[in-house]
Amino acid sequence: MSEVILHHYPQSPVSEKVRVALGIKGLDWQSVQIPRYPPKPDLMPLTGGYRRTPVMQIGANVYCDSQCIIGELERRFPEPSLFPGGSAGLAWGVSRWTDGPLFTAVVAAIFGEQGHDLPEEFASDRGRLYFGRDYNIDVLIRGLPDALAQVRAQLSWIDQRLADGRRFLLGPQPGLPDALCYYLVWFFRGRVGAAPALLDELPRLEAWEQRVASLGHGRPVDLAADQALDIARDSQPEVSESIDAADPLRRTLGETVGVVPDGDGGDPTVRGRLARLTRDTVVITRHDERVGDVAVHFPRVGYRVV
Ligand SMILES: N[C@@H](CCC(=O)N[C@@H](CS)C(=O)NCC(=O)O)C(=O)O
Repeated sequence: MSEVILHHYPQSPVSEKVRVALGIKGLDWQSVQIPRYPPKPDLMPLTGGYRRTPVMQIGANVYCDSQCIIGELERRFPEPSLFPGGSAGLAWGVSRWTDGPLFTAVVAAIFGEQGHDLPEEFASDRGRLYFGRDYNIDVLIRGLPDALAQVRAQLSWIDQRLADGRRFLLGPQPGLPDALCYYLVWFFRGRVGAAPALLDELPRLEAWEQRVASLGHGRPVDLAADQALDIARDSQPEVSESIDAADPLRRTLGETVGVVPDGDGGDPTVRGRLARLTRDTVVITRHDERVGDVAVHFPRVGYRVV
């Protein structure tokens, strides 16, 4: 049985990014379905408060954020690589575009189109998460044409990239940029009424979209949330403890810290003992009544250590 457990829900776009990465690697994994809104009582013992989706668990190691999840998948399962042709640095840079301006424009189009028809619970939770404390649905409704224009221009970059007949964005082999761009096309097509007509303008993108879809999601098997918690309880966290001596934060191994996503989306701070700090990741260990000792991993980019 694979040790990889993904906590996610089917409609989650960022989870779709990770599911495609699992498909590119052809991995077996266990699938725990989590609620779409807090409280997430079977996730909190693992993450210590991080509420976003997806989260990956391997024993008593918990990986928050798709950036951290994908980095760990690549480390544990290097072949086939998500970075064919040595594209790693650039591909991470691409993720700051897709998960930043492109993601925001797609969410703005969804909010702008569905406006006051969005379920109240969804609108208030995700409105704040993605547009901040002062978000205003009427501004997003008026902004719909602009949001669509923003998405249309950015999606055309994907189409242009495919102009030389390449199968995937890096060449003949699929890689991280395919997962990054695909999940937003999937999200846009599935949620925005105006999307199919805009995507029809981009035939190379549509043919590539089919190719990425046919890569699949690897081989998931369902797992009950309670069983995932038992697995964490019965495992020990594996962390190679160290602090990067050149890290500008000048933190000390073992001190108590909090980790929180950037922005004013109202995300809780996760607190614990600093166990590892590298250029790319921060790991804290914490104790929980239900699962015992766990190590919670976060990326550095997009997160603050406080
Ligand atoms: N930077 C995070 C973003 C994750 C994110 O915002 N996920 C959305 C769902 S796709 C979310 O958490 N929504 C609120 C929720 O699921 O409670 C990542 O890359 O994993």
